[in-house]
Amino acid sequence: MNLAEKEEAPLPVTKVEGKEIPWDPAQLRKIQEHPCFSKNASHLFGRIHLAVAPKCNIQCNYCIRKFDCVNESRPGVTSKVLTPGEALERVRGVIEQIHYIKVVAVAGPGEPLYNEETFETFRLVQNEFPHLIRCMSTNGLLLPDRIDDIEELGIGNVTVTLNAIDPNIGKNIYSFVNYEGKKYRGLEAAEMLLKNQLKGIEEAVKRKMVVKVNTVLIPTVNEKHIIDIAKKMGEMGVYLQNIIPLIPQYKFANIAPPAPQEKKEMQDKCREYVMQMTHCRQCRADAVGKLGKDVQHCLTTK
Ligand code: CLF
Ligand code: SF4
Repeated sequence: MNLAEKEEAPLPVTKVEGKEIPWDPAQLRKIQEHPCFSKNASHLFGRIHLAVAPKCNIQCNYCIRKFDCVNESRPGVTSKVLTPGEALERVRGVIEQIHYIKVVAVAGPGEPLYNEETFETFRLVQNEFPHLIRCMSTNGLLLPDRIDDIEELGIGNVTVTLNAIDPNIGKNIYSFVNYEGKKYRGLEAAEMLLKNQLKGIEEAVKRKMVVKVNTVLIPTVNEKHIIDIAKKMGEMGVYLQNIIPLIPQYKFANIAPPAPQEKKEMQDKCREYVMQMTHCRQCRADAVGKLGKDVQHCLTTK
């Protein structure tokens, strides 16, 4: 067999929760032992969030920026920011006390990729706890620029919040985008963000990261568009979509949030194109434990 034939040989396929994915032991572990990427795993394993990233580089119209990033966190909660050194100490303490923690993640309180502390933290954690699955969430603006660093740090699970794949819809969701020292608004901002999000997702999938997208369901703004997002994400090789109901605040304070039934109907429609997450508990940016069973306040600190 020549090299070209070898490279093209199809990988065996394994079914994980109804979806066929190419068998790659490293990728499978990132799904089967990750409480967010596998509902089964959520009963067995937990995660630790390290709140090391306070700044954000965009303005979502549903975010008042006083609390944790609502793209991935529980609304109305403010986590205490840790330095990378404090974060490492926290991991040490938690791992000693809780043996079912499999994942270490940065999910805020702002945008992880806009804070160098995120990278420093993962570096420290990778050195001392290489067996822990590394995970992060992002708005995607800096994803293409930082994808090499993410790969190098072995961050294998990436969540991108993607609320529109049409910049004419995106321009109603974002007030501004700060990129390379310049502030963009309106259509230009939405185009910039979308271009980077799609490029970043493409690169992440190419590098065998397991990718999830979070999509905020915003009635009257993007509700008719969410199926298009699901279709596109399925085509791009995204593993999972997490549809989050809008929490009406800031510029969207007057929009009625979707009822649980509406969210479920949307998930049912999108499931045809990309697997749906139905067990998200909207965690704090400093959460520790199994989803919905946070234990951060019960831990003894040294
Ligand atoms: Fe944290 Fe997010 Fe990683 Fe999970 S949370 S960075 S993928 S380890 Fe999970 Fe929490 Fe929902 Fe997020 S339940 S808010 S989806
Ligand atoms: Fe707020 Fe997160 Fe949006 Fe930044 S990315 S504006 S922190 S919701």
